[in-house]
Amino acid sequence: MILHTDVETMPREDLEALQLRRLKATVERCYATVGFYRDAMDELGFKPHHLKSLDDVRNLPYTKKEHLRQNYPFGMFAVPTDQVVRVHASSGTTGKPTVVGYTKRDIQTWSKLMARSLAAAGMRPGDRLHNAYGYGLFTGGLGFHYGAEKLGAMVTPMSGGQTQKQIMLLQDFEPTALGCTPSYALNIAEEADAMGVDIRKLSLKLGVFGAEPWTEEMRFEIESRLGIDAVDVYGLSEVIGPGVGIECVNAKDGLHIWEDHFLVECVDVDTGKPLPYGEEGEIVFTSLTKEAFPIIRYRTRDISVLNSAPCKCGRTHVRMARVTGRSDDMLIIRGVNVFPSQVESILMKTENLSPFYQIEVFREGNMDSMGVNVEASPPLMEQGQEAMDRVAAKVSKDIKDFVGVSCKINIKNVGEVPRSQGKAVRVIDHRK
Ligand code: DLL
Repeated sequence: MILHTDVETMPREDLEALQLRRLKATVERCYATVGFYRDAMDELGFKPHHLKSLDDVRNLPYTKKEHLRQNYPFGMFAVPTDQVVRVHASSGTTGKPTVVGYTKRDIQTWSKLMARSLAAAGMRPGDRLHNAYGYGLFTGGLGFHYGAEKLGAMVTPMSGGQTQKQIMLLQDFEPTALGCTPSYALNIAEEADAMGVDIRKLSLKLGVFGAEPWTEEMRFEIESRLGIDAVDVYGLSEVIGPGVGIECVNAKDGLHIWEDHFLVECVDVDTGKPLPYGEEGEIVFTSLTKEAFPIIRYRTRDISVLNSAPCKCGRTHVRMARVTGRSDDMLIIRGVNVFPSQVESILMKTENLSPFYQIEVFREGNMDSMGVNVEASPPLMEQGQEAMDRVAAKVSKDIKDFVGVSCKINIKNVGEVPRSQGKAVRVIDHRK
């Protein structure tokens, strides 16, 4: 039975020595083979031999999404394209996507990391994964697929959508684990209810959910509706895909970042200045083992906190708290910073609301305003308009008290808020 590999519990000193060796090799290779990195390092007067300690990473240039766009499609590859066996592309909302590539060895590394992640989440060889992450340019489907196979699990490559069919297969194939976005997990649970299927009584024991922000309150909701353990999995295409980090099922308290493959930093969003452990900022990654698409100090725009305290599972790799949101998803409403996850937390704590919601932002004259559409639970709908108004007033007050912004709460009927099949759209910004 795989519990964890030696590297997961390696003493920090040895882990850091390994990181430094790998960082040096990565920086040398990037300088020698990727024009963008050579120019960026030359501009800062940095040469690969200047790298003596892990702290020297701070003297390296940042890589941002716009740099990847400027080098579309294959300009950041560090190997000739005939050595690239796979490409993925990240979901840009506008314009060209950013493209990432993998050599054969990169695919093996990624599969190993995903297998390790699934094991940390509690999966074992012989388990069955119902994989409802999207297959395609998105890294979720294939990332989970290869990792689960590597672990020795049986995979159903279901992808997203066709929710009724998903429920039929959840009954017939008796999977023990479910992989999808947390918002889609709730969509599946709701559809099962509508079909008269008690999803809690099925074979599922574990859900591995990620690719979008979700709150602790949402975890409780999912765990109780599906009758499973729900763990958070994190990753991004530019760094490798899912499997950059995962929560262990033992603690469910922060995502272990696989530091033998990724160097992680937390920096001030505005100034880019490195922050100590425990302070909230933007997460930055440097890949340590990737061949086709190595990346140096990638600014993820994901906001979180790093925690170096030992974990009860025994793993020594640093933990990253749940991602609060992306810096570019942060709304500024009349001077107040608002993350959709703060609103989610309050909605989930309120009785009689269903977990389906969407935030709308408007501009009236020079004033921004925010509205929240959230569905009533069926019992609340039965209680009638007055009861719904009372709940709306309470949520509005809680958001004012805890987040600091006034907003209008629209309690909707069941089915009126759009359901997600992948990454949920939480904000509609009419100002844009
Ligand atoms: O979402 C990779 C992935 C697939 C992760 C399946 C987990 C599960 P991208 O499409 O490139 O890759 O989007 C990456 O999604 O920068 C975060 O903003 C967000 N994200 C990913 N995982 C989480 C998570 C995949 N657990 C972007 N919590 C990242 C919050 C997440 N946000």
